[in-house]
Amino acid sequence: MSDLGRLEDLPKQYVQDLRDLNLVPLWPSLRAVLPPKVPTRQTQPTHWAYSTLKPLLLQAGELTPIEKAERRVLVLANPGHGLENMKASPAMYLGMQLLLPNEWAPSHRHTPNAVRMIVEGEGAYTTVNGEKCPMSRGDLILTPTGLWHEHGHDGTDPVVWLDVLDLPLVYYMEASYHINGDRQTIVPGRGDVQNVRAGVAPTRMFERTSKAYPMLRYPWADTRAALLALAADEPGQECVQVTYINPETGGDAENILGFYALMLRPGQSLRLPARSPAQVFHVIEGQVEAAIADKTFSMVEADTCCAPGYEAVTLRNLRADQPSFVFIADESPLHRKLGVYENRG
Ligand code: 1HN
Repeated sequence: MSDLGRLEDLPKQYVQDLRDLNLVPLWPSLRAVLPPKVPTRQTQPTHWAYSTLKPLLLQAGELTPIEKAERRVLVLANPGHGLENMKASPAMYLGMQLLLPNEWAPSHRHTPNAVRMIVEGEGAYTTVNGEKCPMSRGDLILTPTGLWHEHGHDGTDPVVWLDVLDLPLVYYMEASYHINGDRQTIVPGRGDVQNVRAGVAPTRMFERTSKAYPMLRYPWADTRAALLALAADEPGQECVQVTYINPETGGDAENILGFYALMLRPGQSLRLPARSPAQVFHVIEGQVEAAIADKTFSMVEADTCCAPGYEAVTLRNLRADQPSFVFIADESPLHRKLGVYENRG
């Protein structure tokens, strides 16, 4: 590969003349924006242990009333992207949100898509476009782009959940904004109740739903049962994984980020191929070691880590006698839609 000319090789006055006209020479920067074979990634393998994060989140509950926060969140920021940029990866934002008993996080809607993975506590709920979605450990609740959502808590103990949003991407596109709304009226019709059986869909006078997002809550009890059934049905299958899908389209649950649940058999080590999208791993149940590039993280329940794209990841179940369960979020739908998706094996 030939060396390209550097900025310092050019006369200072020439560079200044260019700059004055809002012009920049490409060749000094060409290799930086288009490196050979593998992209430059700011995303660093990063582990957030719940045991260290939780006391600080509870402290936020004492320091900042919900009225002063709207959403009481500690952001899981990747140092490679600069903490203030609030990115776990190029397209993913992660935050741990705390709601205390009787608190209320008011209704709003916004352009970024969100999901919540419930980490701890009972009695809280999210209302999404009038549909009340109870929160229990391991449940996945969608708040896709444009849908009204608010959070309430009728229980007795703190509730914590992991928010995953495509905020960094939507913000980068200069398309991120929100609108505040009034408290929602709860309407009948729960997607998780109506879509409880795979293979049949609710139908009214031979018409299927007009809702773009017919399923907003994916109860962990059902997802876990699906994984155990898969594992039992194919004892030789090493990858026991399900994708959270839109039951009407069969496509990804949301447009930009992909969501999956993975079961690791007792003692299993599973190598995930090097694919272009960045990924996030969150332990729902069990103990899992994640080997990502030159880092190895030992994760327990409620821990979260992230991996840059184009890196293979090896997950190992540290429990010899029981399965472990991992929630995965990635940037696959985005990469596929843009035509840049790669699986390098
Ligand atoms: C948001 O709307 C929520 O509704 C949580 O709980 C985190 C982070 C950035 C932008 C919007 C929520 C958010 C957010």
